[in-house]
Amino acid sequence: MGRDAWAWLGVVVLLLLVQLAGASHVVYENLLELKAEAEAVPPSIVDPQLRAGYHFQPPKNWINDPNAPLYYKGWYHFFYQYNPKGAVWGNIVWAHSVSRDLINWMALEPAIEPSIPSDQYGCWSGSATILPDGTPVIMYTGVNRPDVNYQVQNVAYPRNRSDPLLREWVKPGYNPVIVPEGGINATQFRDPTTAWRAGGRWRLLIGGVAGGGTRGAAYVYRSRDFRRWARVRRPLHSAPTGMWECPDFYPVGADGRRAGLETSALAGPRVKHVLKNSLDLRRYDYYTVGTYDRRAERYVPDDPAGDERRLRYDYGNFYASKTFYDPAKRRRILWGWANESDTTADDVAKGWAGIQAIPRTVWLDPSGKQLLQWPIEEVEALRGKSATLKDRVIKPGQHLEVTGLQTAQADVEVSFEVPSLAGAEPLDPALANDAERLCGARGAPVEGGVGPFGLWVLASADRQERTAVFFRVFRAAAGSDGKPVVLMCTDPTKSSLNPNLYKPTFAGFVDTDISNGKISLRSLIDRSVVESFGAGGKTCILSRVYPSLAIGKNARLYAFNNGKADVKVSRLTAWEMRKPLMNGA
Ligand code: DQQ
Repeated sequence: MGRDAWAWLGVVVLLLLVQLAGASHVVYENLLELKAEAEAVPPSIVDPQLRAGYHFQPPKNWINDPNAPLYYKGWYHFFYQYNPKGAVWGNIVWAHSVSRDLINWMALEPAIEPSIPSDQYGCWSGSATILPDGTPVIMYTGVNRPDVNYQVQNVAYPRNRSDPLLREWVKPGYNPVIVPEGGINATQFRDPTTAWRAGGRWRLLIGGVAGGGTRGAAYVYRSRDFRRWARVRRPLHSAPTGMWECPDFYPVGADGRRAGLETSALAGPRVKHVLKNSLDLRRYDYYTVGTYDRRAERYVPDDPAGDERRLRYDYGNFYASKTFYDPAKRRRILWGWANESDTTADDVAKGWAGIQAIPRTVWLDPSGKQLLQWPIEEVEALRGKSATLKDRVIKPGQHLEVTGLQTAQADVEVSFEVPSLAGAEPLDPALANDAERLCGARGAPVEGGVGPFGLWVLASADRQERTAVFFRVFRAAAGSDGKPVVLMCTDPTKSSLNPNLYKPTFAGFVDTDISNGKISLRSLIDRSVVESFGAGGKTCILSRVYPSLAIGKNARLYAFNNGKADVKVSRLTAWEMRKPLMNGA
């Protein structure tokens, strides 16, 4: 019997059961209608057990970009793009939540909604800056025309600075403060950054296009009073990538220490800068590490090919991100939005869409070539019951189950050791620069020399459903630095029986020296989220998956090895994760 025939039989049995139970209030005109509905919304997608448990989320509706994260009088503030009317993008306001620890959240009333001529058709993304007297100011993009998305920039101030929750925001009558002029494309002109200050003047960036739309550009604006702004003629930086949304620009310590720097920290030999852009065409966040010349108001990536080589914060589902400096713990924290990967009809049926990744501490790798990222330490307070495996060898083609705890909502840390790299497979030169294609061609089920090895998460007992997070090691390419090449992938192609999902294989190379055979992996598993950190945060991949079987208590966790060489799990600890306070949901 073919798949269609099985599907039909399932529908008929379902209909009979519904009629027998007399439980349905819906009168179906005919079987076709029921079939269409079953196909449109497979039952598991609306299962509340697929809603994230500890990732940031409002009780319902659509969310996208993180906006203006800040710390004020003992509270972390988080704003985000939110549709109060439904689970699709539209009617956007700035929702507002507060927290003591970036993990437990309390929802407040929206902070910024369309209310003035210069934002009446949209209150889009923006950032906060802390003024020298401690007052936070928000600058955000307003849409001021109904027909075209004509974009201007507005500011808003707290009504009452003594309120640590900053519940009310006031838009001064002199808005907008920045309008597109001098040939700037007004429909691609948005998302102001946090401002930095030097020599008595503020500077900030606004994302846009140049070269007739072919180039992304970060335009610099300067001001003495945060009210009158003038554009610097040449952008801070530009590259042939199409529109840059949500730019971010900040200093990092060049000494490889974790401590973050305040956005205005002076440029100098001990400071590097990071420029991040969200590429509208690809919907991924790319960054370079480089040098900021404050006098010339220019930024130069250290790697001349950096704009093409394309480092990403996350090689999965992670967009429109934004950092802020946390003065309480002297660290820089990264927020990023992860969209769903189901259909819009699914989102409407679920009544919610979008989460935020767990906030990550970011700092410069000692090599100076890339950032490192690690989930903020506060998330560990959610860890509960745990299980540990030690010194367990996984033979080729074998797997190990982690038992004794539920793993649908879990945190897993694992250290692998490969006794020998001698059998590593050669790297196809045609794919040597394309991790995603390489992983697509050599996915989790494809036997390799060293690897694939890693975790199967959100797996069903029979493992027909599973999301693989894994490494694969390749022999160093001729003419390279001689280091084996490590690929990290998340392969969700078997993550669900639901055929209507977007299941992209995500992958990135890991710039690590694996010659001692050791590599670590951490995965934050959260019902429909798999957020993974390879080699201590060198390569990160967030995936959205919606199991049909591996839901709630039925979700299993395994370590697997599909390579020809033995792999040792030196240590694996998995913790159940508690649910924090999440905006009243
Ligand atoms: N989302 C906002 C824009 C931004 C885009 C609108 C990025 O300001 O460019 O919701 O996701």
